[in-house]
Amino acid sequence: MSADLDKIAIDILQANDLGGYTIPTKGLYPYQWNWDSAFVAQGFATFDVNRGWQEIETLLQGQWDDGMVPHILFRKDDPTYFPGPSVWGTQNRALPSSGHSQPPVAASTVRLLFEKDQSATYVERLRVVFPKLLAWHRWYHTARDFDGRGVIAVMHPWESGRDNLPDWDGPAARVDTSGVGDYVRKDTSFVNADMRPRKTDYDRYLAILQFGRECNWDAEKIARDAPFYVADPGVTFIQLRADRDLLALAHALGETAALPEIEEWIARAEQGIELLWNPDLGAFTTLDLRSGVHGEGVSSASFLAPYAGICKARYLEPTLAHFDRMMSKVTYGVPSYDPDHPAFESMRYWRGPVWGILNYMIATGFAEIGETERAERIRKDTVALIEKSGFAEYFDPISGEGAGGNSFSWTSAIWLNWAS
Ligand code: 9YW
Repeated sequence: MSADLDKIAIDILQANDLGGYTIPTKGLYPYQWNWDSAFVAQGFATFDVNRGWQEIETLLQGQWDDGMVPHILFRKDDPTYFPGPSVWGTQNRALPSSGHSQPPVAASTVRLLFEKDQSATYVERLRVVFPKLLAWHRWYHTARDFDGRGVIAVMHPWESGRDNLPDWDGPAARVDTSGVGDYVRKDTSFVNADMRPRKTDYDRYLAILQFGRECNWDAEKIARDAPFYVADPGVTFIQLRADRDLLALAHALGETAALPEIEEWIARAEQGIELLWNPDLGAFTTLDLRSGVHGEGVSSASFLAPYAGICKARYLEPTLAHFDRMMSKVTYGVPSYDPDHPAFESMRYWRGPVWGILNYMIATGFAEIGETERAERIRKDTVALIEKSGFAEYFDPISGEGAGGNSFSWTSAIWLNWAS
């Protein structure tokens, strides 16, 4: 079974490889997505380290002059996706792209790739990639932590990678959608609308996009005035781990000049994450930086603290209690949102379904702090979901049914790199 699934996973990655870069799935997502490529590179590296590096290198080709690495690279226009390059209006950049970023997983991937093979050719490639990663991390720590609080904000739900998480509902409700006008979604022509964000969500997504386009994606204007600016435990924890991995890479290269800056980011985040601790809930949640209000539900990103190297008992004990409670409510973990919360929907995208990439990151963190039983439960659930429903985009935590796109690249990648 495992060998058959290995072969299918490899075939999926190769079929979604459009020549040095990989699309998440055919039809629904015809471009290169940022954190998808970072996971995909880990999958490729299980059988072709060179191809893993290439995925990161093509992703970084889209880097903007200010260091930002966009969430989508539109290498060729494809009318089957909305909103495409003309809607984003990002002119004069390295490649046509969206205007904001996505969770910065790439440095963590590069560390994994480099640990697999440290021969001279990969040292050289690391030398080229390192300053680009450093510039991207610096961008996140300035543009999206403008006041130096030690937490990373997202200016758009898409920037978090967790598009319709219930925690965005409150902050996004303040977005004025009166200027959005008519538009035609394409996603619901590929996938059942019940598995996708609602129209109210899309109206808000487009209104925030318009704000970004009108200020030419200026980081300071966004930090001061964007209608949506919410600190996210997902991006903050992924960034913190990526900073630790970047630090290890700096040591490996002897890049001593970069060390103090990266160490400062890590120290700031280790303090800053206290802001994301919702004391009423006893969990890390979002924090709306406009209103000062915390998200009110536990999400799968609440469990990423160990992945970021955070394991203080005062955070860990309540977090693990939530984890056990939530896991007792589902057949397959980890649900992306608390099944006891009224906003939970088992099939709707980031409002309940299980995502393989989150499972991989949560389990990795748990294993690293010695929570091996919980880590193993997550891995076994992931295996069971893929055996039952294939390499789906995401899965219903109750029925185990696959949802969204199929033959999905990152689900195949985490199978190869971790679950199998
Ligand atoms: C969209 C590609 C992307 C992921 C995101 C996920 C979804 C795209 O798909 O967003 O158009 O809704 O939310 O995390 O990178 O797999």
